[in-house]
Amino acid sequence: IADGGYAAWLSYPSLPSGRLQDQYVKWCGAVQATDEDDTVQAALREWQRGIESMLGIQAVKVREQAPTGLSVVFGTFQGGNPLIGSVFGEETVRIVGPEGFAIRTSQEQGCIAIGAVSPAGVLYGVFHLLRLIGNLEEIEGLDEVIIPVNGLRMINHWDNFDGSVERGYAGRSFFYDNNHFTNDVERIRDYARLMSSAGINAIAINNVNVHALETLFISKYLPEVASIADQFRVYGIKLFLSVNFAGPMHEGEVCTADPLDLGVRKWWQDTAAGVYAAIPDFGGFVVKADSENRPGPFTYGRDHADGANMLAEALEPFGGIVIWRCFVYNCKQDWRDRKTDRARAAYDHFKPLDGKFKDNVILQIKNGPMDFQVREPVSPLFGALERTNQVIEFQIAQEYTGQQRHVCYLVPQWKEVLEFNTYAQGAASPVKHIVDGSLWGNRHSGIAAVSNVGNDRNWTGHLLAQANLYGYGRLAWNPELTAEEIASEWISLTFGTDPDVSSVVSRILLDSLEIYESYTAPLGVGWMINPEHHYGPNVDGYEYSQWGTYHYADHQGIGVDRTVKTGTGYSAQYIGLNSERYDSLETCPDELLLFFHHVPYTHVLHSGKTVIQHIYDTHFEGAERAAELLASWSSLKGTVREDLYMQVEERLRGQASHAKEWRDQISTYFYRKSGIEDTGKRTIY
Ligand code: GCW
Repeated sequence: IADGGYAAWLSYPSLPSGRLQDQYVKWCGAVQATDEDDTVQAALREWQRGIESMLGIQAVKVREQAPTGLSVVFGTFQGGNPLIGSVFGEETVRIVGPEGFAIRTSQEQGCIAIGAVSPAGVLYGVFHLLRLIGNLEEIEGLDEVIIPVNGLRMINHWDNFDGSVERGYAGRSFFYDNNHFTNDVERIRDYARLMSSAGINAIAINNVNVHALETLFISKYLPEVASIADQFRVYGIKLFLSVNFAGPMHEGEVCTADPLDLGVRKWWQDTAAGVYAAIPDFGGFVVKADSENRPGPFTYGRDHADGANMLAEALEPFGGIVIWRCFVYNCKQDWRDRKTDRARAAYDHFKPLDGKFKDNVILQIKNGPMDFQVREPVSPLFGALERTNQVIEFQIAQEYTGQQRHVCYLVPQWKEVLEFNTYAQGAASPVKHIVDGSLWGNRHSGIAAVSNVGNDRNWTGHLLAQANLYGYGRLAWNPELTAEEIASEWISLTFGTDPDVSSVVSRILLDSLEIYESYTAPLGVGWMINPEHHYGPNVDGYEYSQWGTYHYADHQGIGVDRTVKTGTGYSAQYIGLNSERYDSLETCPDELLLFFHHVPYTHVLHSGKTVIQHIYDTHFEGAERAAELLASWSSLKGTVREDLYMQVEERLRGQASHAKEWRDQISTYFYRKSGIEDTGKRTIY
């Protein structure tokens, strides 16, 4: 159906006939789902919808074993279905955990059974089986227990009550419009289905920059918030709210927001009680404090532990958590000041507080020390906090990676970050083991990311940006999945299983990050963008600003000296080998060279090229490869559904021409600065 991409990866394209289709038809004609629970019933509807759409048959609901002798059976272990009881042994039940599921094909009992402790686990299991079928996997020998690796798998919306979305590139909010709740039940339900199918279990529905009216989401607007929570709950998703640290002062109730003030503490305790009265399974608060002009504890001479613990104390009786962001830095820097280094800020602020946070506080740390640039090192805070719950924050929204007009599949970037070895506890201490809680044994841990959706028909503006949303969820569920596997799943679920489509789309996705980086951000330099909206090339856009985001290019060289001896000393925030590797010009990897070092344009990289020649080459190659993306997509005309084909073609065309603009502005700028000719003798202006 030509729905413009609305059904996304739950469009359940019909499957080709053949051996596997016969296998599916044989098993999937009958279904048993005994639990009355809303979530299990939602799983049943999803199953029936998927089976009908993929296989063209009805999955008939039966009470006992079907006359054919084969059925799919799902439910909770305690839900009373005897088949589930007999298919799974005690050991399985014991290890499944609160959100996992077990799935097993039992030839003797004639069923494929999915069992879980929680209804959400059942739902995840059903989505799993639908995904296997949608990817033409065998289902006759299933026998697995699947458990999400990360506890918190969260999406942060930057939606404002007026309907705008901060850094939103896919239309406006579908939660709010013009300071009202849209109450668009259908859209919100479909959103919850999509999120749950990707494994998401927590969503914060409002921007971390909490403005005046949104401050009242935890009071006046609770009934509307609660009705969104009702929809999320069915899909195993907890609702979170971003709160204003100065909330108590907002309506003049209390004349301070000092976290140690008793009146303030009481205000938050009462407010939390009110929130839980309306939403008994409310997740908790997300807080951006003392960051980019937001209020926070610094005003009162308190630290971030004081602030976070005060909120944590209020939520504790109800089992709620505080997610406190570490995006704290001086945004009023003087560009003349070469000592202050924004990259240092999160570590400098939070490392000294390690161990001071209550058990229901989680620090949310951006993946890099700056701000979601296409290339940054991993934040050195990972590895530095041994006694603090923490989650990593990614940005699915493509603020700095093409704003959903350029294709940029981010899963490889996230993988690289998660695999980064911090050396925090011996030789193998990757970020993924910090954020899954296993390295330090944290009570809470996981992954959060800024959403890329809006009310555009296809959710993400660029259809291929759906792969980032899907991929984020899958990776948060299981960081061991590869970027290739995730891409291939998404492609089959979205476009069907045609191998030609799969190979073309997969190549486009997997090459896209490297291509985007090559024409926008050489050797770890970021921020060569237009101020405010952050789109398009502008080499000096942030060079003389207050934001701490400089490249220091002059006629001789470029880069930020963050070394210990001559620079800001940022490299010393890393542990052991990492610190040494980045600090030394000899061992610093090329892709981060200019993040850590200021070098002449004639400096020779490990690749053998000079810095200036690298800049020219990557920009020319990048623009060329961007044009090739369009060419390869065009090969799918007539194969991919027309409505989807057209959308992507239009975006890729725009990208190809915008990439040339990047190429020419960046090459020209550095040619004029350096006066050094391109050895390739290409046209530079
Ligand atoms: O990436 C920057 C954005 C801001 C954003 C901020 C943050 C929500 O440019 O728009 O504010 O980060 O993460 O708080």
